[in-house]
Amino acid sequence: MALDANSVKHDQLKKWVNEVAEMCQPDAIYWCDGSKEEYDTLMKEMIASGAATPLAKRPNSVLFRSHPSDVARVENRTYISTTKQEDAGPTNNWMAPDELKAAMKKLYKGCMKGRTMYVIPFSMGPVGSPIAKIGIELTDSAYVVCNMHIMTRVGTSVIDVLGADGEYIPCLHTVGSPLEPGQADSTWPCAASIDDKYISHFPEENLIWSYGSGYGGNALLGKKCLALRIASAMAKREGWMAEHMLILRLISPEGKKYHIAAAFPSACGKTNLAMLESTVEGWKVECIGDDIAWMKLGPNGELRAINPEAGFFGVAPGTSYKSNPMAMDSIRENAIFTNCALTDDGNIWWEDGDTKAPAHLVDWKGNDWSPETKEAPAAHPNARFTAPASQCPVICPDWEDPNGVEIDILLFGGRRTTTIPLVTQAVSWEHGVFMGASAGSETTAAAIGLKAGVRRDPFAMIPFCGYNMGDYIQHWFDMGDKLGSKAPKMFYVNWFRKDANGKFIWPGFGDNSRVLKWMCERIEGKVDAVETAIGFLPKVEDLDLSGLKVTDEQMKELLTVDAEAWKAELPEINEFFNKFGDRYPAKLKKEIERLTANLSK
Ligand code: O2Y
Ligand code: MN
Repeated sequence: MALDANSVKHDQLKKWVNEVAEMCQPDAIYWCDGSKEEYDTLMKEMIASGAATPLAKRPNSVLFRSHPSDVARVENRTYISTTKQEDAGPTNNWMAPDELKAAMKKLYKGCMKGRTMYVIPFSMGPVGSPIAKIGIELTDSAYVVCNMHIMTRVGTSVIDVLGADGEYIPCLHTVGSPLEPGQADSTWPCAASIDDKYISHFPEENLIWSYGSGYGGNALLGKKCLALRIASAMAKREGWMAEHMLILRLISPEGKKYHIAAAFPSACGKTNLAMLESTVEGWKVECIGDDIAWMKLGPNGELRAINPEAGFFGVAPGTSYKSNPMAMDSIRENAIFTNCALTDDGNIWWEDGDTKAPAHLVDWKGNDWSPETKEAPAAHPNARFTAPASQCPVICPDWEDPNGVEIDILLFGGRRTTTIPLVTQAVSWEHGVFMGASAGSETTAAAIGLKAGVRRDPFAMIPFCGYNMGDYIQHWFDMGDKLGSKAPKMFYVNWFRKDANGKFIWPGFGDNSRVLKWMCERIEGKVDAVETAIGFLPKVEDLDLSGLKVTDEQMKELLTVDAEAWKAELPEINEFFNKFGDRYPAKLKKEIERLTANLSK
């Protein structure tokens, strides 16, 4: 076990590891080899220390409980640090690199005392693939090492690919909780104050520094930090795309394969759509990825996508055999659960799952909980499961193809109870970019501490774009120019329309396959559409509604353009785009002017 540091030929990497060790002063340095033995040993240690609880009902699976202050990504402590503030843009937190590094270096000094520093060599994308990128994460968290084993490809083979001078993205992480000699560790160490947490990105030098949190996107640095924020900036420079998108393959009864990449903001059911069980006879979905797509031009000018991840880090509450049977089957074994509730017989439980709460649970904070006396949910609303993608029963046989799959359809959406129809097709690439750029989702003030209303979230990338959002939207226009006639067709969906009684009109879940089928028939030219002020809408008779209990009235509501509601929204979209100042793409302005004129006809 452990990779022999002497076998590493990359002198610059060894120098960086030593420099970080000098600054952070860990008790030991451990080079990860990515083996099962390594995972099992670290997990055993965490079980012995009380940090992890084994689950009798799920083979090789454990439950972690985080510190109550460390439960989610911290957007207000996430920085894009560029020399010029305008290069980070109006939607990112910014600090000058010198200032940010100076503040963080003070915190990093001695921060790993009493701990082991793990060196994790990982690949985003299949090891050795021309599209993959290598990262090296230094962390003092064994929880992070085990999660990285599942979410990325970790190990000796990555060091082999790196050779003596290969390129890698340095990712430095610490929980920010050094131990004095003899001091007992807590089960979830992290920085005591939110003001001491930093998730920092230096896109000009492809560098990530994270301090103070052990949770999810703050700590598993291959995911949001590397595969989206740093990769989006690299993609802009190099002419490709790093997107917050699921990738799925839809297979028709005739065996024709369609590939869809879809961007939805967090909490809009991306994981559910990625593994959807089709209710349309003969149509089948296979999952390629549930969160991130890297897309490049292929040899024939087509757009090809890979999922750079190797696992799912899904939201547990709300996941059930009704909402996502394939996810449920993916987490039967070999899974890590974080902040779920624990049953007396050694299983996990969460709200809006398959079973009613039993009479007794231990909640995510480690306290006794019962449905009678409950004051708060038993599982944290952002409780997570980590599971290998290979365990998904509908994982696509080509999900690890280093050349990716050819994308036919790009899909955008959000959670909107009014205004936005069930599905709209863009009339052009430029119109599709406008759709993606103006995408928004309704939030409740209580849920995430934001102003209630529509939160604009271009391409679902607001929290994940590593550079100026205006430049990012321009990059979408530029990619359209490169793709020309090979460009995928673009659509916008809204599964979340509600009626006057506040009930969802569209059944959602597996029935969303009916809408995907219509999209495929559109790109095949098999069905006509109605051209409206906002794009092409389906003729109701072209949607496969067989066996579905939706009335004509309801379908009319789902497929009607409410011009007055759209007009009322335009000033707010304009105001949002105006924030881009001199980075406001001219083509985007033209699209909003075109829509404004269309709605006034
Ligand atoms: O709260 C976290 O740290 C996880 S956030 C996350 C995890 C998996 C997939 N997507 C997201 C997201 O916020 O988009
Ligand atoms: Mn996500």
